[in-house]
Amino acid sequence: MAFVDEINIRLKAGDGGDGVVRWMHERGKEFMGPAGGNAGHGGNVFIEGVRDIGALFAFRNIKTLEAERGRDGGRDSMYGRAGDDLIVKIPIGSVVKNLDTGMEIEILKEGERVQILRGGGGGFGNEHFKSSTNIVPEQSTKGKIGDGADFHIELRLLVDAGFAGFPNAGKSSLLNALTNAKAKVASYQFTTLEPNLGDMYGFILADIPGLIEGASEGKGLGHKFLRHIARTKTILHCISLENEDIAAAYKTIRAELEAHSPELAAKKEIIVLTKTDLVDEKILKTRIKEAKKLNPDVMYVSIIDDEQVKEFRDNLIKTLRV
Ligand SMILES: Nc1nc2c(ncn2[C@@H]2O[C@H](COP(=O)(O)OP(=O)(O)OP(=O)(O)O)[C@@H](O)[C@H]2O)c(=O)[nH]1
Ligand SMILES: [Mg+2]
Repeated sequence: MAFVDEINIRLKAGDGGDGVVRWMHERGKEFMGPAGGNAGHGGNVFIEGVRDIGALFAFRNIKTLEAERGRDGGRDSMYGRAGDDLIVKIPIGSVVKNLDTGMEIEILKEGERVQILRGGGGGFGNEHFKSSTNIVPEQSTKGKIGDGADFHIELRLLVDAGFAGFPNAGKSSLLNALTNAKAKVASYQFTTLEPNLGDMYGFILADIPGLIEGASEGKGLGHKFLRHIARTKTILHCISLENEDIAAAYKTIRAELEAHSPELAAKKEIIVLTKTDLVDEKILKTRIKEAKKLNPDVMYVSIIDDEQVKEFRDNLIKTLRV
């Protein structure tokens, strides 16, 4: 299933129903007064935040959606009922832009609902026009047209910590070890093609595809997916201890982050040395020292060492709390 993180869609509120001209039908009465009811207004359009990063997938082939039209007025002074609202469910962290007006709305909370288009008002039935000077009103009015506009909806994930690093660094494995996520893990490069999210005691971690040198010029899977961690608070820069030159690996990824966005590169970063089980204690100590020269915030872990995973998680939670 492809990950859909942006859509273009035309949304339209419902048109108002029409008012009608009707007359009372009472047996034995000479005069029949007006009894055409007013119509219902058209349904409004709302957007609502849901906790499902895949929610935009449902709209991938949809060009336009419309709220229900209001019902026409009825006889015997019956009101037409209002059209049902259209509620467009989008993942929290989405930015909704009205391309006609330029207005932008960001949905950050689950269940948050914002009206973006108004339905058209319903028309009046002839009873509405009854007055002492107009006792047999023949007029009624049509419903108003509901608002419509083109929208661009883009998901920008809200995450506490985002993984960055070379393919095969062990990012997805670590996400799985720390959270409830079930990201695909494999011993080849570019296993992760779409972001994976996991919840670590309320902190959202995002695993994204691997970066390589030249990613900012489109190499590998490119770098566009880095926007998914544009709003992360912390970058977990993963470097596998399979690398003998930590500094070189570090600098390559840093250069790609810089090229993508200096703003992203300026975020708090923790170097995470992964796969500690592949090196002996002495090498680990040396690598930690080397890493600390690049950034004093260094952590290390092996996903096959439960003790280390637990300690790593506790430390990470402490860091993310501040
Ligand atoms: N020995 C050892 N192997 C690990 C560890 N963590 C991950 N691996 C292995 O490293 C390989 C790559 O792991 P992934 O988690 O898929 O790496 P990734 O960084 O998500 O890779 P991409 O999605 O391609 O960017 C897999 O074969 C994992 O089993 C670890 O702590 N120790
Ligand atoms: Mg991966």
